Amino acid sequence: MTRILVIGATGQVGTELVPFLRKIYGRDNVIAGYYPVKPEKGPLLEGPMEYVDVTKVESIESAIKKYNVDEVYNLAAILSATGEKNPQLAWQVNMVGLYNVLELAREYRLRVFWPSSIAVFGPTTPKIKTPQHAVIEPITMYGITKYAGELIARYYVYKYDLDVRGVRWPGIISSEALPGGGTTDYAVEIFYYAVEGKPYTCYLREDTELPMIYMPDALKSVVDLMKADKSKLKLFVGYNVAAFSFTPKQLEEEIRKYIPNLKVDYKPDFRQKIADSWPRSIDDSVAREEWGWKPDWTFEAMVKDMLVKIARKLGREIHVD
Ligand code: AKB
Repeated sequence: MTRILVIGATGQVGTELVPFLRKIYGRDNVIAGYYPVKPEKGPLLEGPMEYVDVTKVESIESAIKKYNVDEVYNLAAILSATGEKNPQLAWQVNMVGLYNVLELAREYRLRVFWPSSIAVFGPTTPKIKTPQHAVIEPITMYGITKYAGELIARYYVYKYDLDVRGVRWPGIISSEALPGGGTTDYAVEIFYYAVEGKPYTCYLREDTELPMIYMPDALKSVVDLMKADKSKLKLFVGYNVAAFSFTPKQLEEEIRKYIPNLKVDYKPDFRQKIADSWPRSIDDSVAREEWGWKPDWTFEAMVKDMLVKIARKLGREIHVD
């Protein structure tokens, strides 16, 4: 059976990807690599866990050897907003971290999953239905490391015949772990304020349209791509994937259908400039053609599901039907 090490397992995606993979590959075959501290509760504790610092080769290598790992899913990343506060750290974690994983993959012949982001795109990229191959001039350190990461990962695919795969995720909306340090985080935070009946101050302008995806579709994109027939893949990494796009105002209005008292005001901060540099919608036809990508969730269905899940988590009642 395949043995998978998930690096950065305690983040927004890892918290849900690890249990998802454990259902497919077996509990003991998916190792949750945590950093810096082991969580005290939650689903990750239901299987093997190991301290892994992606910036230290020895740290990753010892987990690979200890668990006889075949595949590494490297989710460790400093996102766009935090990356602008500490670009040096973003370089270390995102770039040096990926390089470490690729070098170990070369040595131990491991398969790798590594996500990129719509942050690779910049102000000179066409904003509507942004194609797979477009002008790519990111203005954030996060976007720069993601694009450089795509290039180096693809280099390892063709130079060393390695199996490295990955998507370009848009903003991910999820109900388990909160995202940390991204520009699209508002689209998760607002649900907690809405369910608790608190007013929410959004740090983006109300008309800032961005592409997004719901976590069940993000998880599906990982597994579908990793299971895809290798002979059909040309790009391997950095596949545009998307589900829907919306503005903060549209999200506010959709939530207000179920929570009529919701109050939102808008005070754009430094994240506005980042959001303004990104696409408004994404063309994911290459992913559809090469490995059959197709999202299941619509914007409206996602909002209902999020409200139910967040209400349950916070011990509140909500009626969405
Ligand atoms: C961020 O906002 O930085 C991330 C992303 C779009 O990659 N959610």
